[in-house]
Amino acid sequence: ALPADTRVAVVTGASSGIGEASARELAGQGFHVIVGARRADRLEALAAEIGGTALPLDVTDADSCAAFCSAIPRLHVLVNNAGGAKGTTSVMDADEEQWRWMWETNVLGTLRMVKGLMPTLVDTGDGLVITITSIAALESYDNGSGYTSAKHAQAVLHRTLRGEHLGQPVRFTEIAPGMVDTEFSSVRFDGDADKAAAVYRGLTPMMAEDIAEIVGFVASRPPHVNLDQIVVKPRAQHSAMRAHRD
Ligand code: 8X3
Repeated sequence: ALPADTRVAVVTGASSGIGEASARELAGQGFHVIVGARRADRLEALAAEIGGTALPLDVTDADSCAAFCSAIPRLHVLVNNAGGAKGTTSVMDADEEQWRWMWETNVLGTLRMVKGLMPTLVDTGDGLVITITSIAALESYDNGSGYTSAKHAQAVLHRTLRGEHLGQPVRFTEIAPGMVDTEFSSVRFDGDADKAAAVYRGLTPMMAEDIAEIVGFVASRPPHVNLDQIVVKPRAQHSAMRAHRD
């Protein structure tokens, strides 16, 4: 059993990228981190390394979310990190399966975790919800509407919580990154390594750790300080579709 004064964090999508790095960062700050993702082998290795707990989680599956949430005894920080993009097509060529996956992971996944864990966050007396959105939650661009619409929806869901829980002991932070070199682009391009590498060619993208350090900063502010929204990009990136490449 956990000592009663140990602070607890949940990170979704923790088997790689920003989720994995955030789990490490929060563990380094003394949190007991409960990591959720589908890839159990990677999750268990991470949990063992950081002294946390691995729990299987598929945010696209309501039963999986319910089982995960029912196992969380108390909770200070929820990092809604699970999400991603699939494909780049115009609206007219939109693929419903890709849209469904993007809306399930980014939007409904966040909704399920928030609904499942908010009572625990509030009961704990000092809760924090960090949602990793994207600059795609702030911009639209050609051939990106499945992803930009899902990220806009996820962000609006998250921002709405701030008002709906005003007066309760819970804080809400949206972190909206630009280019971060993770599995994001290889997932988007269905494993096509050349296309994925081209996204970051000629510039220095952010690393997962760059975002994790921000997660750590947010989580270490005192309870009266609510960082509402943080937008972060590589120096060479101006916006989703405009970057300087050497
Ligand atoms: C992805 C942001 O800038 O790589 O969420 O399109 S960017």
